[in-house]
Amino acid sequence: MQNELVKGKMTPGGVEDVDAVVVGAGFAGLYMLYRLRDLLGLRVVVIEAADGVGGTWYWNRYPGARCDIASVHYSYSFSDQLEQEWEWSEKYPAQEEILSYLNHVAKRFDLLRDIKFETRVTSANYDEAAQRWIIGTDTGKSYSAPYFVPAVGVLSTANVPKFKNDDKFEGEKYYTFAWPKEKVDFSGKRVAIIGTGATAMQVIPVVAEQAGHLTVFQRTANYAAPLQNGPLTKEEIRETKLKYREYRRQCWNSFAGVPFDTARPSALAESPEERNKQFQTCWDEGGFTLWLGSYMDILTNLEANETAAEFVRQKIRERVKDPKIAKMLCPPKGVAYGTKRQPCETNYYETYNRDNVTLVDIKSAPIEEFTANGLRTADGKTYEFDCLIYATGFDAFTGSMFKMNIHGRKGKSLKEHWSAGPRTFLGVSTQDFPNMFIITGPMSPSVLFNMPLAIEQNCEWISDCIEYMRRFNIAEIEADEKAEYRWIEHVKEVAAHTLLPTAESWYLGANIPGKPRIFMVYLGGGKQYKVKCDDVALKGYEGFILHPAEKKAKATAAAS
Ligand code: NA7
Repeated sequence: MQNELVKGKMTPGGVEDVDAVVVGAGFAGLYMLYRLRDLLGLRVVVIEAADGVGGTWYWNRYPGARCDIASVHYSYSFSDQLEQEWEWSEKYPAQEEILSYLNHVAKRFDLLRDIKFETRVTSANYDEAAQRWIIGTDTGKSYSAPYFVPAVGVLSTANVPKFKNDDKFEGEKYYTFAWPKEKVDFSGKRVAIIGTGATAMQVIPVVAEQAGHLTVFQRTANYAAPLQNGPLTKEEIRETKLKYREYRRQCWNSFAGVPFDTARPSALAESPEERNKQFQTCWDEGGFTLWLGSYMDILTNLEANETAAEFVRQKIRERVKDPKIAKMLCPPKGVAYGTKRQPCETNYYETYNRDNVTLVDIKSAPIEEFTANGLRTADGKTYEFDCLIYATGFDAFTGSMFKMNIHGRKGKSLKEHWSAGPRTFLGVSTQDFPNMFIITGPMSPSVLFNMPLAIEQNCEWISDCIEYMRRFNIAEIEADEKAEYRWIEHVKEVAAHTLLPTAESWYLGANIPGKPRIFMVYLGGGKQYKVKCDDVALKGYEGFILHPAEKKAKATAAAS
């Protein structure tokens, strides 16, 4: 059966031969298509489940959805013309604006004609004899190509927890990751939301303004800092356009792909007064400034970290009128600040001063079961509502990869290969899955770098690699087992110098019951990662196994 599928014989919709199959039409898939098609001249097909481009920015259209990286940095850098013609309206772009931008990019570079929308990948099998990937889809049609590029994003498979009798709830259900295109009107309704992560913190203040009543079910309190968003002035837009090259250079010279000129070496080296002044400056600056631009030791030293943590707790206590609610919203001492991605908020804490908002602690009294009208918690209390919102996060990094049902050499499944956690070399490649290039895969800097720039770097490296393969007649490339092992150890070692692996975060799969815990982000910084990738390429793809096309052809001929 597997072989028949691999050969495409059982594909009712037929098999189309192309040079590369890219999965996903978000930031990554669009740029990959452009590189491979327009610069390398390959025949490329992009497969996309949605009916439009945008990836994460297509699906996450919930009220309040907004990027936490400034628009000046959160965009493609590969085209001067694109930079000059596009105008961002706000410091931090809203979901609609990013989606418009990606639609503009798709039209401007004539990308739409090579994207198969409303199509889902159902299988990806490597045919070793033909040295081609056979990508099956839910339309019945398959694609055969030597190169397979998952551009599926890090946060694209939702985590929807199962609760007892949740199917008995008769009200409306909404999921932040798949929000309806039509505006949802919560006016006068009783709304409940599960989750208080970055997504929920964006939804809650907006829905609270509309709803008759909003009940927030919180399991874990989070540290958040204000986004400090606002419109961009004509002068700021003009200056950005003049300085784009300089800004991009600064991004690449920074740890996270976003420059902060505020960062100082040590929180512990300064007096409490000086430190609070610095924290306040970063707080006022907004976004990730407190997290990544205050002191370099807050993410490496617990004592230094506690100074920032207490600063945030104090802010929460100042902003939330009811001390009991403030206490519920403050992560307790001992829970480090910023070891989970720091959510950025706008009026989140003030929302709990509203009469129509209730905060429920479901750590001490978990959700026991759903009823037709709401739910009951373990302490016997019942909560009634008309609408329920899930803002419960994602099965990060591996969720969407596994959904594609990928099999490499000798039918080896990716799920098996990654059963103890994902294994990659540079985040791009994994042993026994030749010519499969993952964009911003596990163990690359990805979500701890500025995503569009991380994506561009990966796409450029991949297209250069494919160009090299074609020039030197290389049929297959894949991570060498030893290099893969060394890279995993290196990623672990770098992460261990920080406090980040100590948190129960999605960075290490802790949010999904049963998921192996392994830190999935390279914390050496984007610049260091780029140097490593370039070095590998310069040394003829050191750490990869390259199979020349001729050698393989001769071996096949000899065997027959
Ligand atoms: P997160 O940060 O994973 O937050 C998910 C929230 O959902 C969080 O508060 C969870 O509580 C809560 N959750 C998850 N499962 C459950 C169950 N079973 N019961 C109760 N509560 C639950 O996802 P987000 O979408 O907010 O943010 C992800 C990233 O997207 C963000 O960092 C940005 O980069 C964009 P918990 O903390 O697990 O107790």
